[in-house]
Amino acid sequence: MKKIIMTGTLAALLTFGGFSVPALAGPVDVVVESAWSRASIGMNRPGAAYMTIRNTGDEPVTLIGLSTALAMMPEIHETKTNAEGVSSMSAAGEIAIAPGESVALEPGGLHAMLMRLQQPMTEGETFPLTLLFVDGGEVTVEVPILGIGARGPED
Ligand SMILES: [Cu+2]
Repeated sequence: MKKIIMTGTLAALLTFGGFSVPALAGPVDVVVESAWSRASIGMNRPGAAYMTIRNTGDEPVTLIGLSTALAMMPEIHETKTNAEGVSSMSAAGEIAIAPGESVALEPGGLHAMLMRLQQPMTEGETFPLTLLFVDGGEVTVEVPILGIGARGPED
């Protein structure tokens, strides 16, 4: 297989041109689209956030965790439904995204679980959610809070 090796200058220019969301640390060529979440009833139950995470770079990226002031224990979860139709969810671990590929966090699948909420999630507000990548890179996205019954960002 032929390997393309970029010079430092060219790689830096491409990386710079790839940013379309604020990246605070590390060169992560990731774009987050259609982020949304649902309002919570109080703080006793966890919240969840959904989005599409797109790798716009030339290298694989690996999502390893989440950080937000809204929740003490934010974690990437995956909901699975077995043959009997029973759903359960568990920590999804690391999520690798190949160059040009995207991963959808959506109801019934992968999601950002926001455990131990520090304040209620109120419809009409937003909160910052930081995605943590394996190389120390971070991407922070402002997540809109939709109504309790919302099924997606276009509702
Ligand atoms: Cu969950």
